[in-house]
Formats: sequence, C-alpha cells, structure tokens
Amino acid sequence: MKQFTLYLTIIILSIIIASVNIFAQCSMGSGGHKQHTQKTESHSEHKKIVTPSKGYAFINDDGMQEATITIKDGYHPNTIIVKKGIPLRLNFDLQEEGCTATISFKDFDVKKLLTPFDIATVEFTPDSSGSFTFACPMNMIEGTLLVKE
Ligand SMILES: [Cu+2]
Repeated sequence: MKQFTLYLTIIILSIIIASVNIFAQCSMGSGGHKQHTQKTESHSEHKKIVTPSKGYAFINDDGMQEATITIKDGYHPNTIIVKKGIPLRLNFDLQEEGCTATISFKDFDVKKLLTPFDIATVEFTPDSSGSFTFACPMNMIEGTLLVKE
C-alpha cells in the first residue's frame, strides 16, 4: 500500500512537470513569433512607398512633345503619357545625388547621365506604343512611359 502511494505521487508529479514544460514551450513559442513579426516590420520599412502620379506631354513651339520630371525620392510624375511617332523631349530636374543620376529607357536604347541639381534633356521618338519602364541603373526607382497610338 505504501508502495502504491509512492507510485501515485510520482505519477502526479510527472503530470505537473509535463504541464509546466508545455506551458513554458507555449510562451517561448509566442515570444519567438513576436520577434519574427518585428523583423518583418523593420524589413518593410526599407520599401519605398511611391505615390502614383500622371503627367501629359504638351506640344511645344518646336512641334515636339515635351514633359518635365523632377527626380527626388522617385520620379514626379512617375507616369508620363505621350503620343507615338512624335519626337519627345523630357526634361529631368535632378534634385538629389546618387544612382538616379543615370536614367535609362532600355526599350528605346536611351541612356543618359544627368547632373545633380540641374536640368538635363533627353530626346527620342517613341516609335512603338505601349507601357515602357524608365529607371535608375539598378531598377530601384522606376517610372512609366505610356505611349499612346
Ligand atoms: Cu538605383
């Protein structure tokens, strides 16, 4: 009988220890999850939030279509709407230093080095319609040239 009580005590103690273990693992698990969430949040801070903006080219006195884009934390506007087949003049007003000093329209084989805190002109004729990307050399900053028929 004494031996039976001893066994019972051992079993009850084992159950208590196991419960404490499970509880400890649960709270550790949720702690780890919290850390993961924090990591994700700090990672998303690196992503740039770009507000979409549209700009239309106008026909200038030379009969060219023309638009001005300011570069500072992105292209402003970041979508330029132009017409197909009319020579295009884009004025880039670069208001920062860094990799955006190179602009590239890879679909039109146009690449130009801009001067920080100055306006540079890029000229070409958009000879095909569609949506084309212009960007810095690493494609971190992107804009869209929308060529309409
Ligand atoms: Cu870049």
